[in-house]
Amino acid sequence: MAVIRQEKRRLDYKKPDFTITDIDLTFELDLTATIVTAVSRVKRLTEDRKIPLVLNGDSLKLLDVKLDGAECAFRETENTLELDSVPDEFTLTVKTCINPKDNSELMGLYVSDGKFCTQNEPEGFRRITFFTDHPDVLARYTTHIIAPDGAYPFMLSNGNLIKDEVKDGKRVVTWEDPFPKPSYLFALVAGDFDELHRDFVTCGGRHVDVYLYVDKGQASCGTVAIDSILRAMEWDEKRFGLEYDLNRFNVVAVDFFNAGAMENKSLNIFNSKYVLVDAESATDTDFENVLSVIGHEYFHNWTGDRVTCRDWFQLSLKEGLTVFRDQEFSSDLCCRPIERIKAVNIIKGPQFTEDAGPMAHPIRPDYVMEMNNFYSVTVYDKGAEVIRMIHTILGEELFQKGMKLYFKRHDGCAVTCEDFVSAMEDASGIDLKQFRNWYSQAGTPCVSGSLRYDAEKKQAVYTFNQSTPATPGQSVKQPFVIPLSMALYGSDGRKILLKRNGEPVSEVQILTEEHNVVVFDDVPERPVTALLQNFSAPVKVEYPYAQGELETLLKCADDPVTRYESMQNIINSYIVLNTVNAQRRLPFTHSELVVQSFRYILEESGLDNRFMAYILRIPPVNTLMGLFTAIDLDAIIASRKELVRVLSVELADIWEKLYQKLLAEFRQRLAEGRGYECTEEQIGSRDLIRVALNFHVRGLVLKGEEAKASAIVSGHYRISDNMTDTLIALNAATAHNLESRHEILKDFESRWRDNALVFDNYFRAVASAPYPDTLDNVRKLMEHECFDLTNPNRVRALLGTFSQLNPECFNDISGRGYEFLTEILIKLNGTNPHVAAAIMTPMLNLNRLDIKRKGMITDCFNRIMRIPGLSDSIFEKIDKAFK
Ligand code: 0A1
Ligand code: ZN
Repeated sequence: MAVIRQEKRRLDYKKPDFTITDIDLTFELDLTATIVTAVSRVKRLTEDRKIPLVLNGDSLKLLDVKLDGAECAFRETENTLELDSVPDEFTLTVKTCINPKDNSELMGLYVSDGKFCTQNEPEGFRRITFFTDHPDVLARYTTHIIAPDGAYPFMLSNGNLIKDEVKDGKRVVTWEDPFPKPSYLFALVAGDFDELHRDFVTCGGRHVDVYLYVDKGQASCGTVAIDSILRAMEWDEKRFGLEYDLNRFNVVAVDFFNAGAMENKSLNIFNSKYVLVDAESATDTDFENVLSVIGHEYFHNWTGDRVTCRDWFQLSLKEGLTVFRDQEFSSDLCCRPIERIKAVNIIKGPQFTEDAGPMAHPIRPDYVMEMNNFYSVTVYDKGAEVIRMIHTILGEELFQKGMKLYFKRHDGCAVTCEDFVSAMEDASGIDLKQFRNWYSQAGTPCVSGSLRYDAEKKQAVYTFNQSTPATPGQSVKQPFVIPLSMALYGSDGRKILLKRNGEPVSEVQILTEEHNVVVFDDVPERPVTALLQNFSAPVKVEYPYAQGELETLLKCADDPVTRYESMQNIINSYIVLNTVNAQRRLPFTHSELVVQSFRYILEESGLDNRFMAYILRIPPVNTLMGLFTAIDLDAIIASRKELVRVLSVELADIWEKLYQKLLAEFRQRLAEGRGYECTEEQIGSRDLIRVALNFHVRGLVLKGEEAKASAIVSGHYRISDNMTDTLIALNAATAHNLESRHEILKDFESRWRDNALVFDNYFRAVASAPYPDTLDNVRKLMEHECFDLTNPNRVRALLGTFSQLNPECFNDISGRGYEFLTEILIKLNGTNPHVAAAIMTPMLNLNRLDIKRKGMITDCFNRIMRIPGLSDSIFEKIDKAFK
């Protein structure tokens, strides 16, 4: 039978015909047969009495339906339960049976390592009971959890604990959440955990019990997470004036989770990867991620839970805003420029790629087949950039005024992106009509600028043209409002004050037209121009920098992002040049300017270690692909390798000295008995030692001194007292294919095989090595006792790394990489299609790849499209790629 698949359209939104104001849920827990009784107070909203009540359901066994306590007629279809001619208001009782243990999709109620937990966003609740499973139906939830006494020491749900009693050998725990919420925010957890507790008193004097639940024996790995909750609570009060609203806040860490974490009202459920850290087993990045993900989920309490989305097309309403808030949190607490550069790298890498491919969509999509496919870098990270632009245009004060108005108007409601923008507009008095194009149009705008300097009038006259490439379903684009933050520098590197008609003007110039002219007066000489300071808009910029100008910006700009971007520009221009050379089989052009700039940064700039490490980053192949419309992968890889070669060889002495210096400091720290700390200073040293070690090792290998390189890396592995340095060594050993990799991998395996999260680093190291035997090694590791195809963390670590972070092997011209991933996708389609869809992204580039690779991916896609029971998640992506 042919499957009929349909996209939903944003504009088809209809107000619900019925709402459910209150729901009383009883769970009689059983691993394979949990009985769920849902007693809902249903109210008709539509005038039309003929309209039936339609409840969504998925993978449920229906046991009983009663209307006001009596038998009633109903209809069960594949995905609904329907009741005709119901009263205007009534109580509906629905009893279902579900099988949490076999729920490998990890949506709804499932079992993670013996513990019950839920994931209901976006449409998981319908896998628990029949319900109007749409975010615009807000109900008050009461939850009773029943299990044999002693079976599950902790039984949690949203809101306040009301009752905990034992009757006839059964324990019944009751929770009540006073805040009406959509079904996607419902949560339940039952199992045995270690419990951590903190007290928090809000600015308004409310006492909050904060609890964190982690696997037994892991309490010591939870202190950073629970302390981060308190930091987030405090920060949200100070910066946004937002106070926590219940007396209890719970976070639970589980091992099986499709995403990072989930903001269920007062019961956040986390992937343990973003909770469990300690000095011995976690990297600097792990520590930083815990702070930001804990912050993100906590901040959702206001932006997501108190004010939620009317429909799933509005996802960016809560996600873009909450990512913006978590970025600001990390920036205020850690190092602002570094946080900004991390965000910029996500936009210029995966987001630009998505926006240039078949899955391109506006931050507020218009068509969706499988909602799970739209938890995307566009909705989240570009969404956050859009909020940031509003912040840039309004300034902090007016932005906060807008936030206040937004909550005043919409607290307790399910609303749209339009409502958010209107609140910002009304509070600030700034017209955002045209700005709304950021919500409706996909694709990365390109701003191409030029400068005419009028020496006589002392005027700098800039012309900026913006254009946005066509994206699926959107061939013609209207101009965007682009806040372009500019700075002008003199040849001496001094900043020129921006003036027009004798008055100082803002650095943020707002472009609104396709063609724009921006004039500055009193400019004493032809200036060096910083465009897009702090990456003030998610756009590409083209500007014909004259010789020496990028170096001036690299050395003199006061905005760190401009300095970073100048170096990236210098690097990119050589990559492009040498990619073309490679295509034409011409010799490589010597990357003189990159070498000089690296030398300057390393020897003269005086930058701190961490920033230096970032500025010396060579963009990964995936990001470099974004520089080209048609991707010649082999040429890009060759050109990037050549740049690494030149830098390694020509700066060999500097790398060696730098490595030795940082190593000596490291030894000194150990000798003084100073342990690992996750401070900016220590992180900086490790970030830079990673860069120095890799260039140093590459240089040695190129000189034929492989044995020496191998020994240095082993030495680094041996002296390490922390996971960051351990992985610097492990990754260097695999990335440079050193002899010592065998011994290091073996040692790492014996030490960490019992800690799955740490062992994921082993999978990542092997899967990212750019060598011909990598695919065979990945295949072998699928047989490793630590690998588990049903655990998303393992899948992402081994298979996601191979497909997404190893473009060289994955796209091997033999087609073996594609064949391999196809096998995996077919397997995962039957168990966890959402995780499958997430790791297939690199194959969606097919139309920009060479004809041979395109042909091979097309064959794989055709094969997948023919499998019976193909999920919507995978179908939607392939279908779009074929259009
Ligand atoms: N709302 C969560 C993200 C999330 C989305 C889907 C999930 O399961 C399919 C899980 C979590 C957040 O933004 O943190
Ligand atoms: Zn979120």
